[in-house]
Amino acid sequence: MALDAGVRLFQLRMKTSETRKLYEMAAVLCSLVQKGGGTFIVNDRVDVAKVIGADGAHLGQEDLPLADARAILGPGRLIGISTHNLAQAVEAEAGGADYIGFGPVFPTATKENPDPVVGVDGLREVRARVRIPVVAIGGITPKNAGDVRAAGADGIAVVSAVLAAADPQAAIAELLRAIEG
Ligand code: 3NM
Repeated sequence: MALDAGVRLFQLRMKTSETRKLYEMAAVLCSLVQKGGGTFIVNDRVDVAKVIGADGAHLGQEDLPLADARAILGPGRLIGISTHNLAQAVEAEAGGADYIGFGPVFPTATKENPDPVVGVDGLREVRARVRIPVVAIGGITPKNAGDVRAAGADGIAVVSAVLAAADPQAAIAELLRAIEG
């Protein structure tokens, strides 16, 4: 549904799943997304990303260090890092990240123990200080996505705005309009 609605970048996030279950889900989704012309990234699990042929892996501040993840994945795949302040963003870029996630831009109920809200001003500051793509995350909805884009985000990552919507495809269309408009 998301592919059909125009989503092009997918991250599988199954933090509490057993490895085999995660692996099986990742393999199926990776194939589906790549056949549909999308990019597929696995959260945390660099090993799973590698064996299923994902486009990359996404690391949190508590996950494997970037250099070790790069050694496992090689230069040809994407590594993204979740960052929550300017220092982390600058460090991620210096360490060779292909993109950063930055947030939470707004309050979020999806993540346990989220970092302090960075706001659109925090996002604008980070955008001005790094060259790699900045993907904004945290509490982004069709209503505020335009402000996020205006602050310079190269992309937005959302969970509840799509997954908790009565009509997820309509929500995606609204989000796309907000960031493309
Ligand atoms: N990471 P929603 S905020 C997974 O700040 C995640 O790095 C965040 O979900 C960060 O779109 C977040 O429902 C949750 O707010 C995003």
